[in-house]
Amino acid sequence: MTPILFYGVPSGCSFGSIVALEWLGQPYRLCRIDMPDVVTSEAFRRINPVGETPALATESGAIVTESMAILNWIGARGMEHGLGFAQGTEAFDRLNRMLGYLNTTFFGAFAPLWHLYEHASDDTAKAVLREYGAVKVRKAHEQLDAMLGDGQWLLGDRPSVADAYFAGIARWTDYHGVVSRSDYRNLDRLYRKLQADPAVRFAHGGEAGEPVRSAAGLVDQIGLDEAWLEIAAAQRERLTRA
Ligand SMILES: N[C@@H](CCC(=O)N[C@@H](CS)C(=O)NCC(=O)O)C(=O)O
Repeated sequence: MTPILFYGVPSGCSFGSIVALEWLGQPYRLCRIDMPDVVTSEAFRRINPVGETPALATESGAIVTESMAILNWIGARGMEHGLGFAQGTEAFDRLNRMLGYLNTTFFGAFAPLWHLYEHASDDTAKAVLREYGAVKVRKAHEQLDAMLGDGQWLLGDRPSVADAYFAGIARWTDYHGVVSRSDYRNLDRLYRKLQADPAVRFAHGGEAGEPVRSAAGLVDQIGLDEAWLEIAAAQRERLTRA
């Protein structure tokens, strides 16, 4: 089967996996998952019992979840474009370190602000969460800005899956407004460059439900039920062959 990426809207971190798939340029499909309703439904939990996006169904019907695993899956197929690197090399270690940082410290810095947005009700809780989130987001921006330095991309002179992932989570800075990206010169430069990239423009348009043309590999959109039937059939076929 043609791989399917299940991506969450609005503003999901799956955005980075869409950008990376576009850069990879191999056939894939997209399945749009509304958050929080559909992502937590029984229907989606058949794909990912954790109830989170992104999730990827591969050619064999195997399911890969967690952004790090999905981005590494894409990186392994895009080594000739510099999207990923062979495990055991220094370049792989640098990529893995950057993905780890983005997936924990940078992503996690926004957690208090998302909690505030989704759950907090009284004013004291809101103020505490906002202050805590602001401290964490500011610190993560300072750190990542220093790590990037004068570099063109997070890992040097070519875009990798780490830049794709950054494009998806860095936009949360504008959404929550606790820091201004323009105060972080290096991050601002990278973010602006990414916004001009056709793959990033494609991912924005797709999220907004606008009719955008894939710059590279997108074949089709598919519904959740139809996707599940295909995955189940591919998994049955795999079992029969084994
Ligand atoms: N550790 C997971 C976290 C994924 C995650 O938190 N996904 C969010 C969107 S960014 C989600 O699906 N949330 C479910 C919800 O909002 O109910 C990963 O890195 O892929």
